Amino acid sequence: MRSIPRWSATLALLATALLVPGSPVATAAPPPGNDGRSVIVQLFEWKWTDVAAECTNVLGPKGYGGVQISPPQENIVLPSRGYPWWQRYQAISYQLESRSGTRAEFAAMVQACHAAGVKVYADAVINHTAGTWPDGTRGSAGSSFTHYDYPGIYQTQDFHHCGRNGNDDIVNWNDAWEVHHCELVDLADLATGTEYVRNRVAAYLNDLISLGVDGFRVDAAKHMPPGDIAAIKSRLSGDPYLYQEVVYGAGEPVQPSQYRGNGDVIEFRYGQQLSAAFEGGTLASLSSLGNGLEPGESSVVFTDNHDTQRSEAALTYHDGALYTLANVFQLAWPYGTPVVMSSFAFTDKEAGPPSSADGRTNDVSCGSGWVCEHRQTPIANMVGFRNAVGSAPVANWWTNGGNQISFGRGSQGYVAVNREPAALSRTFSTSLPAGTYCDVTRGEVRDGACTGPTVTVGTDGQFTASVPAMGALAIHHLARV
Ligand code: LM2
Ligand code: CA
Repeated sequence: MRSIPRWSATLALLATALLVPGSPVATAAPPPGNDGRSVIVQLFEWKWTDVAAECTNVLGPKGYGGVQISPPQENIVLPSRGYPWWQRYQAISYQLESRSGTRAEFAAMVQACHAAGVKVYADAVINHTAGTWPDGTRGSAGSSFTHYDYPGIYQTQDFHHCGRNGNDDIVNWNDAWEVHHCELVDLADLATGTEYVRNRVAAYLNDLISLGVDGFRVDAAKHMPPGDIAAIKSRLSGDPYLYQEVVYGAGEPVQPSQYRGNGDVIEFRYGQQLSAAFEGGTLASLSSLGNGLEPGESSVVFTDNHDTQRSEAALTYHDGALYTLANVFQLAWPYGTPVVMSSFAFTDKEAGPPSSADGRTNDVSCGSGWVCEHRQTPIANMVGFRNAVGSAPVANWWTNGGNQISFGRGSQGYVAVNREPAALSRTFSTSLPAGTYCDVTRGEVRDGACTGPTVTVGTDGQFTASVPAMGALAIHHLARV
C-alpha cells in the first residue's frame, strides 16, 4: 500500500484543508520500501549486540520501521576528555571497530534487525576526519594517525585547507563556499570534490551496504556542497535511503532545500516549533505545524536529537510527562518521518554513555543510565498508531483554544492531548466506525482484551471520555476489542 494515486493524495490534501484551516499541505511518507512502518528510533551510543536484541524484542514487535545507529567507523579516543560522546564524530578510518562493537557484531545486528522487519540507518561521518588532540594518536581500531595524515587512507592533499581565517575554521556562515570548504570546529575537512575522496567515502558506504545497511543519516551534510553528496551517492550500490543533516539558519546561503535532490533532509525547525508550543506556547497553535517548512514528504523530524538535547532549549526526557506528550503529538501528526530519540541519562553535556572507567560501554539496562524513551508505553504504542493511520488526513480537529487538542486521522484513528493540570472530560466527535477501542497511550490489545482503558464510539462517531491531566488518549482501527 505504498503508492498512493495522485488523485487520492490531492483529495486527502483537500480534505485536510477543509477540515483544518491552515493545516500543513504535507503527509508523512515512510522511508522507501518499509511496508508502512513509518518511524525511526535513534539508539544513541548503543552497542550493536544491544541494538540487535532491541530489534528482536521491542522494535520489530512495536512496529518501528528503522533504527539509527551511532557512527560505526573507527573514531578518535579521548581519555583526557573522559571518552565524550562526541569522539564518535571524529573519524580515523573506515574499519568498523568502535565502543559499539566489532564488524562481526555489526553484521549480526543488521541481520537481526532485518529479521524483525527493522531497517538499519548508519550515521555517516563523511565530511571530515578528526580535530587536533594531544592524546589522539590511536583510534578505536588501533590505527595511528596525525592531523591530516591517516596512513593508507587520507593525506594532506585529501583535505580542504581553506586558508581564510588563520586556523581554517568556518567563520562567516553567510558565505556558502566557506561553510562547505572550511573546517567545522577544527575537524579536518575532506576534499569531497576530488575523485579520490569521493571513491574512498563511497567505498566505506558500500561496505556498510554490503553488510545490509539500508541507508544513512548524512552527518554535517550542510558542510558539503550538494553536488559532492550527489557524486558520492551516484557511486553507491542499490538505492540507500539518505537523510541529510542540514541545520536551518535564517537568511543563510546554504539551505535545506538545496539538498532535496539527493534525498530527504532533516527539518530542524519542526522540533523547535513543537518544543516551543509545548513549553511556552499553546497546543492550539499546532494545527499549522509544518506550514512554511520543507515539504513533509521529504523531511525527517524529531522532538530532540543528540545535539539539540544538549544545545537547544528543546524538550527532552528531562521534561518528563511534557516530553512524552510532545512525542505522542509528533507520532500522531502527519508531517515528516519522525525519529524517536532514545538517550542515555546525562547532566554533563560532554559525557559519554554509561561505561567502565576505561571507556567501555555498558550493556543497556533501561533505567540504569539508559533512558529508553522509545519503550515508554505512550511512545512505543503511538508507533503502531502512526503505522495504522497511514496517510489519512487530519480530521475533526478540536481545541479549547489553549492547551487541549484532539483530532482524527481520517476514519482510522483519533487522539487527544491534554497539557493542562486538570482532566479533560467531554464528548469527542470522530469519523471512526462504531466500536470499542483500546486507549493505546495506556494499554494495548492482548488476547482480544485491552490492558488499559477503553472507549466506545457510537454509531454517530462520538465517544465520551476523560483524558487525564498532562495525559493523552489515542485509539485506532487496529486496536479494537
Ligand atoms: C554534526 N552535525 O553536523 C553532529 O550532529 C554533531 O554532533 C557533531 O559535533 C558535528 N556534526 C561534527 O560531526 C560533535 C560535537 C562537537 C565536537 C564534534 C567532534 O557537538 O562538540 O567537537 O562532534 O567530535 C569537539 C569539541 C570541539 C573541538 C572538536 C574538534 O567539542 O571543541 O573543536 O571536537 O576536535 C576544537
Ligand atoms: Ca566540508
